[in-house]
Amino acid sequence: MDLLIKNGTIVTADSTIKADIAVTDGKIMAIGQNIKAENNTEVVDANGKLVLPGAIDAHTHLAMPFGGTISSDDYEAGTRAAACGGTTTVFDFVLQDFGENLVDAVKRRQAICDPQAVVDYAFHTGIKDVSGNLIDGIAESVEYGVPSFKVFMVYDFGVTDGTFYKVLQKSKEYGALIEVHAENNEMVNMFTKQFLEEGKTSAWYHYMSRPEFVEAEADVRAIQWAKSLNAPLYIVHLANAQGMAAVTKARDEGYPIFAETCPQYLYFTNEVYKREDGRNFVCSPPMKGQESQDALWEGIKRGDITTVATDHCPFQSYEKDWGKDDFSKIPNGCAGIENMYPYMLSEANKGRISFNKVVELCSTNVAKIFGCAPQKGMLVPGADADIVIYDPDKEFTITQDAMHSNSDHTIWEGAKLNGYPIATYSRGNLVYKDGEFLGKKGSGKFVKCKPIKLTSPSL
Ligand code: DUC
Ligand code: ZN
Ligand code: ZN
Repeated sequence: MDLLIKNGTIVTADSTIKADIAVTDGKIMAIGQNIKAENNTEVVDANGKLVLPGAIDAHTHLAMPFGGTISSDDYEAGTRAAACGGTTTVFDFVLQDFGENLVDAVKRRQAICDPQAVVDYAFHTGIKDVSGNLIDGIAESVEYGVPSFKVFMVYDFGVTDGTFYKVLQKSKEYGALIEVHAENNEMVNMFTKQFLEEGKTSAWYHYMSRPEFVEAEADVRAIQWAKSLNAPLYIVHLANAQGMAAVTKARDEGYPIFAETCPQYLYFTNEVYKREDGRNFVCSPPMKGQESQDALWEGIKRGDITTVATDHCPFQSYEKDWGKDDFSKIPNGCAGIENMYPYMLSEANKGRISFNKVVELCSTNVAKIFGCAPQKGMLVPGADADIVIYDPDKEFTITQDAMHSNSDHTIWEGAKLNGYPIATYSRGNLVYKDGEFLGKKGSGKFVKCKPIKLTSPSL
């Protein structure tokens, strides 16, 4: 036995028990009462602390070429920040090039990620082109261990409605899961042009060009197409109330429709775009009004939000400044990878939802839906020893200085959290302790995911 975490309160998605966890060779060996250490076992006393599965961030964009630049966290910096926020696996988005085989796209990014990652990683592939026999790449990717694909309804690389539908058809055949970034591209482009012509150039008009209905309309359409095929669909970064209602309705009807939201939509509202530094909050979809935020929290409580993930995609201040006088020039995205688990756990600590619910949303459900449970997302014998020790009594105020990403600012500056992770183990190795990163570049491993047949709203 290499490691024994004693006397902690072990919180999983469905139970809370006071017990010990024994770890050997990076795997959980046993969970139980009064487990005895062996010679050379490192013993950690977690009395008064929570012991949790590491979070799994289902949605990151590390070193992603986007908005005329590249997101500022490479795989090392992004996974370092993840580890320091209690996240032990990240799902990063590979973006296929036009004409590129889907497995080749994954291998291209894996070659960059593998020597850098400090925690384990998996991929989804953003599909741009399925012309000719490129569509067969879906089956090959599933085989390779990447059974989830994203289509964008926006941006210049977004897919047509027909391509989206074709991808949904194919995914059903191979047990793949299609994720969608749902916003109405035509509306976004029309509003953007109109506002700029009218001299309305501030960050507020980023929100105004992508208001609630622009996202909701796309959610409804995407759900309609998935329903027509009874194909599973996962809506990424859901941020609006009407879309939430559409997800709930489809799930009530028994369809395998799933939604992810992000901490930024649960904490901030569109008011941030009126701030002097509003451009730092520019991401797509943008933060919405209070009604939407309330609907997302209700969706979480009802069980109609399946996961919480970050959409981590930071850009430096000088890059955000490109859009000082033209919101359309602000690279879209914010840092959040280090803040997800601490923020969600703090909300649980404040009594808004249970700790079990946070584990379910930020870890277990991610592993289940993307096909890496029980290796990830669960504290059970045989699983990877991805473990977080959390101090519910530690007060923490988020500041840029305390963060571990390459980003030079954080939209979470000043947020006060009740409780904070004090240690993170990645496959039994201590990678973070008391504010300090202790991991090693290149120690993260590729997590091969399996296709999951999703035929109903339950996992
Ligand atoms: N939205 C963002 O804000 N950044 C990256 C990609 C995306 O869809
Ligand atoms: Zn997106
Ligand atoms: Zn994204």
